[in-house]
Amino acid sequence: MRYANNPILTPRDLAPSQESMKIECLLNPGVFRFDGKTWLLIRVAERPEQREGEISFPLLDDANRITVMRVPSSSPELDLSDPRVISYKGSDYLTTMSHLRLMSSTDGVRFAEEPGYGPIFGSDAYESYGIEDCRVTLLEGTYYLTYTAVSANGVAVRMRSTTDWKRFTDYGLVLPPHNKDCTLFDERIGDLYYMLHRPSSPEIGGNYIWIAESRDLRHWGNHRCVARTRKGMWDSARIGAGCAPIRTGEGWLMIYHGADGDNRYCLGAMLLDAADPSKVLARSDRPIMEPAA
Ligand code: MAN
Repeated sequence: MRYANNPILTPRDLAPSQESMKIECLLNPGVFRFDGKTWLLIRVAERPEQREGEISFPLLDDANRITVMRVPSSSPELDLSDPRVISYKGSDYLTTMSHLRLMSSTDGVRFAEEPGYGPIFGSDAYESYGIEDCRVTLLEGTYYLTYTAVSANGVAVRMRSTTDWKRFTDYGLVLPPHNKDCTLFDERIGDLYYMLHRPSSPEIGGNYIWIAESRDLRHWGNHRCVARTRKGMWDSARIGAGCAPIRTGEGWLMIYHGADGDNRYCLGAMLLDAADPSKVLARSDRPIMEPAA
């Protein structure tokens, strides 16, 4: 049953990170419990107010300051066929730059920013096009943030950890480009930590969900493909893991997103083997949630 008062948050509910920016959309939050409340770690996508005759978009410069690129919209070297990406003179940029914002709630429906919990921004050259789509896993008393770090170097997975949501430890890029949709399991299996991730292969292969293991959360190996897209179905073009897999009596319940060739995104579910989560025991044929409004 859909909540009748959706959407629960829109760009109007937050102030832009600085006066020169406008929030275009709120996307793909991480969700977690902390301090007795439910929290969203929201991806906030911003760009400057657009002016007639030019396309402008933000980037971080070498000193991590927001700078704005401006391109005449009549330029023959400009390709805007994907609303998310700007292709200009053979290089790709993003139309918006994202940062992460924390909001908390006592009822899981009404969310507000709390003083003292600041926004999280890109921090260096590997995040100069922004940071996106953070998953949050509470593992052995520490919160791990796995998110997409975007720059001219590509789209990669970076990790930070925290216990108080004020001070963070940076693990750097745990997976190189092209990779996103990374989520950690919230407990060890045997001696090992596990993550799901989504590398993309432009030629042979595709956008599939993979699993990797680690002894120290920094070095990840034994990569195996867990699940692929399905031709002719709602998850035919792209799939990727959502929140941390949920342990049940039957195995790990994994909620994932799938998109088809028209970029129509739905949610589905898989059940992974409790002892060997690279094995899929079951997978939903139909979406468990789909766009309806
Ligand atoms: C895709 C979309 C965008 C995102 C870029 C880079 O185009 O998911 O929202 O900004 O990838 O990660």
